[in-house]
Amino acid sequence: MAALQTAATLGFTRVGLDSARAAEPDAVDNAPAIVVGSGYGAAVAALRLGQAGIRTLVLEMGRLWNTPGSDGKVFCSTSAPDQRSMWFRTRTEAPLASFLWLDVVNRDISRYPGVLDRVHFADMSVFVGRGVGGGSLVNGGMAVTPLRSYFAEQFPTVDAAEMYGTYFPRARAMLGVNNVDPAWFEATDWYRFTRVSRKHAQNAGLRTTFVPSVYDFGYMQREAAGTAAKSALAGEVIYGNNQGKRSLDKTYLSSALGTGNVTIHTLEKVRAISRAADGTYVLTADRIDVTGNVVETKQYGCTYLFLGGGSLGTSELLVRARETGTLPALDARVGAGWGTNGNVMLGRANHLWDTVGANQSTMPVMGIDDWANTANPVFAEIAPLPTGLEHWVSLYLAITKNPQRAAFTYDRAAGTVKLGWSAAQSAVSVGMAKKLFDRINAANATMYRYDLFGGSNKVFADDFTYHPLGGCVLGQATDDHGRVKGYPRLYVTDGSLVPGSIGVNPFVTITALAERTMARVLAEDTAP
Ligand code: FAE
Repeated sequence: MAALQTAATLGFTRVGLDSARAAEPDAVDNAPAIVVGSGYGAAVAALRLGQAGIRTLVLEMGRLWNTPGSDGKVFCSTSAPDQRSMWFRTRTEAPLASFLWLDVVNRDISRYPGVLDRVHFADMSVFVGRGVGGGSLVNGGMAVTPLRSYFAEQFPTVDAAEMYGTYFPRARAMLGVNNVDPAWFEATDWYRFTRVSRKHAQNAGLRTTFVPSVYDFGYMQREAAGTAAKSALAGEVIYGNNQGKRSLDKTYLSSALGTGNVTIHTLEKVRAISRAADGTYVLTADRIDVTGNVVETKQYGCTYLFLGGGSLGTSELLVRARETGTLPALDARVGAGWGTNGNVMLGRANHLWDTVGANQSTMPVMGIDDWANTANPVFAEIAPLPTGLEHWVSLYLAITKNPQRAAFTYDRAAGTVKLGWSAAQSAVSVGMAKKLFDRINAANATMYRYDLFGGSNKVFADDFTYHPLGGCVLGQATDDHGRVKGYPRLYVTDGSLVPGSIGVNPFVTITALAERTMARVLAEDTAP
C-alpha cells in the first residue's frame, strides 16, 4: 500500500491566470473529478475513481493525522487530552460530561484543528471526525450490517439481494472487518464489562449478539499479552487510536493514493458550489492554517463532483447552494429527512459484587438486540467506560427506532444552516430506551446513574448523536443511485443518503451504498 501523503496540485491544470499570479484566489484548479471530504462515502468514491483512471482531487477540511506530537504519538490520550483532541476548542466536550457529578472529564486545551468535532444546533449536537479518514478516525469501529428487513424498509427501491450479495460483502472486505475470538472474549479481563451487561440483559430475557469491528483483534490480543503497544487497551478511541484500528487512511484512502490518480488536499473547507455555463462545477474552498485563519481562498473546477462531507457537511453545502441561488434547481427535499439514528446514551449502576473491571477495551463487541420487538425496537451497544478504576457502571449507546425527522434550513444572516430538531423529538428516543432499560433494571434490581451527563441528574443523554443520517435522502433528493436531482454529474455518496435511521451503527451501510453508487456511475456516466 502506498504511504499516505498529501501532494501539491500535482497533475491538475491551473487555468485563468499566468503562473506568476497562480496563487491568486481567482485562479481555478481543474480536475476531472473532485471529492469533498474523506470519510466513508468519500473514500469509496476516491478509490473507485482512481482505479478507473480518472484523476481525482479530494478536499478535506481536517488535517492528515500521520505526524507524531512531542509525546511521540499521533493522537493524544482520552485521559489527558490536548489540542489534538477537538476541532478549534478551548475546552474538550466529551460525550460523558461528568463523574459523580464532578467536572473531572473535560480539560482546557488550545485551539487547533483537532480530530473530533461537536457541532451544536439548538436542541441537538452532533459528534463528527475531522481529518483524512473522517469519522473512521474517532469512531468505535463497530462494523455492523443492518437487518435485511429493516434495510429494505428504509430503502424500498434498492435491490436488497444485490446489496447483501455484492455491496455489503465488498464493503466489509475492503474495511477489514473482523470478529473477536469468542474464547478470548470469555476469558479476558478487558471484556468483563461486556459479560456483566450480557448477563443482566439475559436476566431480563433479552438477546445479545456479537458485533464485528474494524479494530484488529489479533493486535488487541497482543496488547493484552503485553507484546504490542496499547491503544484500545489504553483508553484510546474518540480522540483517535494510535494503533490497531483499520481507519480509512489505512484502507480505502491508502489504496486510492496507490492508484496514482488521487491527490488529497487537507485543511481546505469547501464553502460554495456553483455550475459554470459549460455544465462543469466550480467550488470555492478556504484553506486554513492550524490557528483556523483563512490563508487562501481557492477555486476549483471539475466535470464530476462527489459530495462526501457527511450528513452535516453535504446537507450544509447543498442547502446553501439552493438557497443562495448557485444551484437553484436542487430538489425541495435537499436538507430534509434528517435523524439521529435514535441515539441515546445512558449508564446503569451495578451492585457491588457485579464488578465491571478496571481494565476495559474501548472497542465495543456486543449489542443487546431487541429490534424484533415491534412494540419497542432497540439495538443497544454495550459501551466501555475505561477509567482505569472499578466504577460499577454499565454504559450503553442505544439505537432506537425513532421515526422523527428534521430538516436543515438556511440561516442567511449567519451564512450557515440551522437544524430543526427539537427536544421533544429526542424524548421519543428516550421513551424507547427507557422501556428497554427499565426492564433490565427491574430484572436485576439495579438503577440508572444520574451523575454522568452534567449537573442536572440527567439519566438519558439525548442531546447528542454519533450517527447523523439524512439531509439528502436516496431516491428523494437524489435518484436511486445518489445522482443529485437537477444536476448531471453531481453525486452524494455519504451518510446524508440514509433516511435518518438504519437500526445499527451506520458506517458499513454508508460504505456499501457508496460502492453501489460508484459501480453504477462508473458504468453509465463516465463513458467517453
Ligand atoms: P464522515 O465520516 O463524517 O466524513 C466526512 C468528512 O468530510 C470529514 O472528514 C469532514 O471533515 C469532511 N468535510 C465535511 N464538510 C467539508 C467541507 N465543506 N469541505 C471539506 N471537507 C469537509 O462522513 N459508526 C459505526 O458504524 N460504528 C461505530 O462504532 C461508530 N462509532 C462512532 C463513535 C463516534 C465518537 C462518532 C463521532 C461516530 C461513530 N460512528 C460509528 C459514526 C460513523 O463514524 C459515521 O456514521 C461515519 O463516519 C459517517 O460517514 P460519512 O462518509 O457520512
